[in-house]
Amino acid sequence: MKSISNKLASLLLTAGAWMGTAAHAVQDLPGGPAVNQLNLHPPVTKIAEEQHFLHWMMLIICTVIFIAVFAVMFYSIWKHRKSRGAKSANFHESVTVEVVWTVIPFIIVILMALPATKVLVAQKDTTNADLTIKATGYQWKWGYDYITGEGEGLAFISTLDSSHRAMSDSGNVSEAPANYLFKVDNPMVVPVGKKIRIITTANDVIHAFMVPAFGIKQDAIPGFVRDTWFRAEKVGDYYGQCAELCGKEHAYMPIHVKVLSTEDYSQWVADQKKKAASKLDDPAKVWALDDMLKRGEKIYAANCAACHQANGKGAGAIKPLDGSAIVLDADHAKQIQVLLKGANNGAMPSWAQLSDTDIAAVVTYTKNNWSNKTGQLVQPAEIVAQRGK
Ligand code: HEC
Ligand SMILES: [Cu+2]
Repeated sequence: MKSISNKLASLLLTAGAWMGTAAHAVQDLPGGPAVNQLNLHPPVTKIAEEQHFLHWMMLIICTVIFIAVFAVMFYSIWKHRKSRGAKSANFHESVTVEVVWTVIPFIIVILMALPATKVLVAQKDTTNADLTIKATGYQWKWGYDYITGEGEGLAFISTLDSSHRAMSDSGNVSEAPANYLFKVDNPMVVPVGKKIRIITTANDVIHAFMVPAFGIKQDAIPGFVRDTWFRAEKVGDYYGQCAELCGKEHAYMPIHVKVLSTEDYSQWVADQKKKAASKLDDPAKVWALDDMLKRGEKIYAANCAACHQANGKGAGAIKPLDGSAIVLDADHAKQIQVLLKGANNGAMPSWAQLSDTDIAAVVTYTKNNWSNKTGQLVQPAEIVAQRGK
């Protein structure tokens, strides 16, 4: 089926080649549109592959029926023309003919509907996703939030490169690169071979999330949540667009999905997390005691008070921090290690995911609150030093 479809497509291409007389040599964009492309995008997911099969199967069935019906019709008109003395036959109310022209089309429709329904149901099955990413349409860009799975918590905005927009506005596209109007600052990044569920919604007007190589297209509607999914089978860059028609600006919010190997993806997540954390606070900053205490009070209330109590006295197995030898110790490392690693098999959880500044702040807070009046100030740099130990 594939080779037939390829041959047919290349035939159509040659026929349409005379149209491709652009002055500038535009190039194919792998994973995106190709020059004089007439066939669907090369599929990168099982679903897209099945959509191809359905598309060509239906087209071939329709073409065969078309040729057969018109051949019989024209042959009959010509063969039984009046000038040759043809007399029309009379088969009104022929049960045989009526049964045949009901049953045969019925069988054909069922043959087409069965595989189509199977693919449609598979397309809608967004359960058991490895990763869930929310794609939010904005005027005129996409926001990506990694909701569950590896990379959970990452969030960023993906905007068209301004030089491409300038090129489009000027109308001078003689220097347009292959990824013209597809270049974004932050592509969506996903691991290969994993089921990615995309939740679509919008912030202002209706948008539509479409990546042809994955065979997905889903409206993004303000106030509503819709979803779709894909499992990319090849590492690479794939491109799509906001497929909403009303308003020309939707053309300037492209979608770039970068599919990475599992290891590269983990590396990317780690890098992003580091970047996000470092953006928040400079761990090299030297803080004053009062500022640290104010910040620590909030961290304590949000993360520690549930167990250790606002009065620092703890309860039962939860050791008191008020008067604790570890908290009072002039060696800051002892308490920092308890926070980074946890204690008693996780009864005291690890707080390594907090930023260096947050940990320094809460440690400083416990060292100077209640009856603990040590006057000790812990700086973020000390947390950095203790992390590797
Ligand atoms: C889920 C409950 C829980 C939360 C939340 C919690 N802790 Fe603990 N913490 C414990 C338990 C239980 C222990 C005792 C562990 C042991 O017995 O070894 C403990 C021990 C400690 C100790 C050691 C005290 C000592 O004298 O041995 C420190 C310091 C401490 N926690 C600080 C914190 C800080 C700061 C936070 C907030 C960032 C926090 N804890 C949040 C349950 C918790
Ligand atoms: Cu849009």
